[in-house]
Amino acid sequence: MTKSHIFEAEPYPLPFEPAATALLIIDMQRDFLEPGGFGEMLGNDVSLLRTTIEPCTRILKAARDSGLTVIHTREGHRPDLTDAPPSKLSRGGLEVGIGDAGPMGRILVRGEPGHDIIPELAPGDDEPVIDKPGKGAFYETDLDLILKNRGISTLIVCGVTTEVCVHTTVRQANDRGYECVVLADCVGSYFPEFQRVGLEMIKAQGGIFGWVSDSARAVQALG
Ligand code: TIU
Repeated sequence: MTKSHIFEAEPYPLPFEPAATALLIIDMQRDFLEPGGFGEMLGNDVSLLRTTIEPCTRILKAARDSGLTVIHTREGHRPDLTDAPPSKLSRGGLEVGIGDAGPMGRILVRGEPGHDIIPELAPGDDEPVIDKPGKGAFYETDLDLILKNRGISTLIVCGVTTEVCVHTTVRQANDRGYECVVLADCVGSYFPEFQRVGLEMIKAQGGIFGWVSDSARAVQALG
């Protein structure tokens, strides 16, 4: 089937159909992005993630204006932590970790202020929010069902962090037959080297996991 639109991206242009394309915004949560949150408490420089906010707002607006399906995800757990693997709870031997009282409420617990999406990218009423217990957005969620019901085959991917939840999600999507375009300026890492290599890994070997583009080319593609 011929597709009506072209996404300029690496390693080569990707034809796509807006009606079969979703914007997927991964884990743009206060605890990862805001000063005084869990991410900063772990010693990370959140300014490295905050550069993604402005380009994400631009692509979010363009996606809404074009009538694209928009889906947001959040990493977090039930207040009783029954959906958190013991390995995840103990990993790192942190003094203050998942479920503990943090600077913005209980860390990575659903319903707590730090778990929420930053106000700049607040989900619209008609935009599904996927609460995920793992790094990948397809693991133990209804994301795949929602995408199939909408007839979605292409994902424009934004969010944090590039090498953790974005990469895991893109790999899961790729194995399920989705075509992913990751927007380089809309994904962020606390580690500049991981950001660079994470993006290289997606588009290497002829697009082994998908495509890499940026917000300017995404806005143009949707235009
Ligand atoms: N959303 C996401 O990437 N969760 C993480 O824990 N990321 C880290 O880089 N730690």
